[in-house]
Amino acid sequence: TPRVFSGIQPSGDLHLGNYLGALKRFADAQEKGVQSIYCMVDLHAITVWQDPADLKKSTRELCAGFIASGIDPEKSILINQSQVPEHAQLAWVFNCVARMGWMGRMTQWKDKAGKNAEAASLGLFAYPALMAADILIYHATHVPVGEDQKQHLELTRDIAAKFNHDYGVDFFPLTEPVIEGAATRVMSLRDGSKKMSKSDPSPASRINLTDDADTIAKKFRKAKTDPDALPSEAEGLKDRPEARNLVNIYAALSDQSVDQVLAEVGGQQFGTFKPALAELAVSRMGPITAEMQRLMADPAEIDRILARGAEQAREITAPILKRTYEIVGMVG
Ligand code: AQP
Repeated sequence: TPRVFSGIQPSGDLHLGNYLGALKRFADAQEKGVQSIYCMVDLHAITVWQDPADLKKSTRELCAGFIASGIDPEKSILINQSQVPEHAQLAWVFNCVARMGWMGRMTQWKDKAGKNAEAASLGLFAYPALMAADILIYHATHVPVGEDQKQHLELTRDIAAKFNHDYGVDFFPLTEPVIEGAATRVMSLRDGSKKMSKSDPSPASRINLTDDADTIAKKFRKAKTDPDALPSEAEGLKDRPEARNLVNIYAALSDQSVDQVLAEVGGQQFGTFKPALAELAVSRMGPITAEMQRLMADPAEIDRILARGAEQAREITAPILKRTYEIVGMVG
């Protein structure tokens, strides 16, 4: 049976990349009626330093972000990773299945550890094994993510295949990444070759879900572009990464294809297109921001939702962990 899992780190403010690449697509998937588990991955967040008070706040804010984006805790299971201990327990088994060489080839590890890998945490190196456990502890079959997570999902399949092979079982499924739509890779507004990211030092590089209308308009106005008018076909965006990014954002926000958008805005200068884009973004994100703020006013209710989610999740995860331990040969 199909089952969807995906997660987001509570490591800072949600941005438009997280919304279009992940949250909005989660809400669309939920409407298709497939059982879905969505997770705040706090154990992943602490692979780099997080102030404890900020981590708590970001986790609750992220939960509010999920719900405000359309994830309904009555329809989907909404959890915080550390509240479902089987994630970390299975991750240990996977640490013993995955190979150092596999981990060392991960581009996210190389990007984040940089030149000073000696000083990076062991957790940052092992991150993809925990991610594999997050997915496989549910026997999830589909994982909607942004393009940046493709390599980690291939590794998840490698871990599942090696576990099945080593123990001579057909236990963990080979999970499919679901990377589709116009905005699986939203780029920085300051540099069309870098993805929009929480950790970019420039706040002007990203639109946050908590930005007000003026800030959104200002950030789009200042977004880097070229001097040409917009083309009327997708082909014309080929060597124009910044223009392509803004058109992709417009397409994703308005649920249209890039060609449909260009049929409408082709020939426009950025002086006309950018304010229209800002207006569209505000009209789509404004209600989400307002709903997030409303939910954040009652953190106890958020905690109740997460506690109930953890209970529901453990009905799935506890038997899968138990069976894994039996396969591995643990007495218990
Ligand atoms: N720019 C993006 N475009 C499309 N999708 C994106 N995602 C992240 N950035 C983009 C998707 O959002 C989900 C959750 O991301 P995460 O919080 O686990 O990932 P992240 O990579 O830590 O997010 P950031 O903003 O890029 O943080 P830093 O700067 O710390 O690396 C995932 O599905 C991801 O694909």
